[in-house]
This record gives sequence, structure tokens and C-alpha cells, in this order.
Amino acid sequence: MRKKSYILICLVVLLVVATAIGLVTGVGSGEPSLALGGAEMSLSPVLLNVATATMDIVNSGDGDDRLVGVRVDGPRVIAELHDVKDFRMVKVDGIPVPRRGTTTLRHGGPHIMLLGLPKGLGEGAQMTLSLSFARSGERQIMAKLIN
Ligand SMILES: [Cu+2]
Repeated sequence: MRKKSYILICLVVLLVVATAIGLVTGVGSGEPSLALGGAEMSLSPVLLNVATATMDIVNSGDGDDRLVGVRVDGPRVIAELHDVKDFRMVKVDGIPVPRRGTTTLRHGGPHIMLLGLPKGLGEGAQMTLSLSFARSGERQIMAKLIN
């Protein structure tokens, strides 16, 4: 009988300690933690003043996120979220950014499309992209033209 209550008390103490650690460290809180990197733009070989923007979005957090919008600092430049389905580019409302993973915006996959870019944009030209995430809010990154 004594042994049983001792074990029970131990379990309760363990539970309280585990909960306290969880609250302090945020384990299991389900928050995304994003880092953007390697942003590049490349001009379309067929369409005038159109470029594809690519980059890595690393989510090291415990929560899923979603890229839901994009803006560019240039006047009259339109930025859209695109994906490739059945070998065709389509405009999409959002791009998933799952927890503990890397979402790569790339040619032939999900990407950012820039339309109406200034004429004569040369190699090395830079533009600031503002990406909107459903949970992490707005993040900015500088993209460099590589062609
Ligand atoms: Cu596109």
C-alpha cells in the first residue's frame, strides 16, 4: 500500500515537472520559425520583363505555416504566387511551409512570378521582396538578378 502511493506521488511530481518544462521551453507550442535565404531572380527567356524568383524557406519551428502573398518594391511590378501543375504554370492562393522542413521556391515547382519589371534590368540588379505568411507575418528578402 505504501509502495503504491509512493509511485503515484512520483508520477504526479514527474507530470508537474514535465508540464513546467514544456511551458518554459515552449515545446509543443506549435509555432513556426522561418528563415529565408538564397533569393534569386532569373528573367524569362520568352516573356519580356518577366522573371521567376526562387529561394529557400526554412521552417525550423514546430508549427506549419503558409506563404499567402508577395509584394515587390518596384513601381508597377506585379508579384504573384505560382505553382506548376500538369506542366503548366498556375496562379495559386498559397504555398505550404510545413514545420521542420524546407520549402524551395524553384523553376518547375512553386515559385514567385514577377511581371512588369523595369526595362533593361541587368545582371546583379536587386529587388526587395516582401513575403506574407499566414502565421509569421511579413518577411523581407533581397533578391538578385542572376541573368
Ligand atoms: Cu510563374
